[in-house]
Amino acid sequence: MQHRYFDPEIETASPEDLRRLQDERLVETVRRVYRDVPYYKKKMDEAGVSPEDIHGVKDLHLLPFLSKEDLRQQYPDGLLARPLSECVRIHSTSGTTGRRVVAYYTQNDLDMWEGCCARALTAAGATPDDVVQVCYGYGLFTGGAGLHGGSHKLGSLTLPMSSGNTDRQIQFMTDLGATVLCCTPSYAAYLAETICERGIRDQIKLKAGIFGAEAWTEEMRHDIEDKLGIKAYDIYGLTEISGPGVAFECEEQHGMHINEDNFIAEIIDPATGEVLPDGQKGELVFTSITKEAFPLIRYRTKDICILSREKCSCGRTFVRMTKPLGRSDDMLIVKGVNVFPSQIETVLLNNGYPANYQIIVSREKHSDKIEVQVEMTSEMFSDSLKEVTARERALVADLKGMLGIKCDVRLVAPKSIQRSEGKAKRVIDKRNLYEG
Ligand code: DLL
Repeated sequence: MQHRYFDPEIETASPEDLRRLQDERLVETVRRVYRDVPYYKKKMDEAGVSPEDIHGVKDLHLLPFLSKEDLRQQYPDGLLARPLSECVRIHSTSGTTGRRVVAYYTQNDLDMWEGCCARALTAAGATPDDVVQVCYGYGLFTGGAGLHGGSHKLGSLTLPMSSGNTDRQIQFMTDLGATVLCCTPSYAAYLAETICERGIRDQIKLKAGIFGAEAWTEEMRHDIEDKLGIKAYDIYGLTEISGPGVAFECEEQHGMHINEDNFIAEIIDPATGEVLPDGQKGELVFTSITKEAFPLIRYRTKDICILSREKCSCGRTFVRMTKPLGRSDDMLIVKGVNVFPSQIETVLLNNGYPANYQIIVSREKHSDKIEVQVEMTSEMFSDSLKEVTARERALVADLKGMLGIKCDVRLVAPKSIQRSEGKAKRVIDKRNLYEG
């Protein structure tokens, strides 16, 4: 098998060769960030580690971790390792409290990232003969741009649909003979259901789907595969590290290969920071070793998973990660948007509500729904119906402004939400998306 985006020299390299490549790239990256990014210099100085101490991956554990909080503190460009004039693009994470995280890309960074997405498409069987329908969102979100760029690089015909407008999606899918579908798994399930309901499955030519950006179960995979008659592949990534394509599934559909020529993965105990051996469950940490504008050293993803170096029948030697099995923080992904309960709390408090609330997330007909139940204060409880309605409307609008998605609000009587004796259980996620 030899494709433009399946390079056996890299993707099936021996562990020793791969390690040598990572060693070289890591040493270069660490020297560069120490020299060019004052924040990295400060962090490394504080940790008592100098670039000379880092000879390769074996020394990675000496370097301090980087967290989302560091990125927020350095907003917008405190971690830039190249002059702004060399940057050609930004992307940004969705719905983070106050300051978003902004990731910068040089042209080489875009080429690397799109190359990773082209590998993912290739692993899913795509070639220049394919028609790739991209219905991840375009814009600040990385989903649309990443798969779009990957499809271009591969030379497939790219349909830049962006998300939503299901009738138009289905019309283009049938009229233009789309063969590869790229979107979130929940949108894929919705499209599949709609296509079946309309009895038009024989009019579609899809053979594969590349679905990620949120958790999904094996049951959901089988359901989508059966309804659309395709193979459904998982894809993982995060804005900070580049976007989709940090890891991707091959035909084995058993874990996602991490693009180890660009990213070094570690698993740590989220409580102690101790590095855990392959096969153990913990928090995934990434170090980028080829990024120019926005290199990240030991970035804590908060995604809980397991790494495996077991031989894969596809021939790739890149380490495989399980699907994320949970998060080590309380971030929720609702309708593809990252939501932190603290954002909701901020809006409630700003609107004069008490901090007695509960967030209920559910999925109906493949679409996520989020409801915020909040107690009224005793003063509010005696307000007129008109006042209550106006107050509720203002709250819905503020929540939408903060999160970027619509939340239902239910005002409940004072003291009606159960008090907890320990840690308050603020979130009830009825979707049960994580397995294992
Ligand atoms: O979701 C990038 C992406 C776009 C990945 C399209 C795949 C496809 P963020 O918005 O920064 O970036 O969100 C990153 O989403 O830390 C995980 O918690 C979650 N996530 C991403 N892919 C998967 C997946 C994009 N395949 C956060 N399964 C990550 C489960 C996923 N969770």
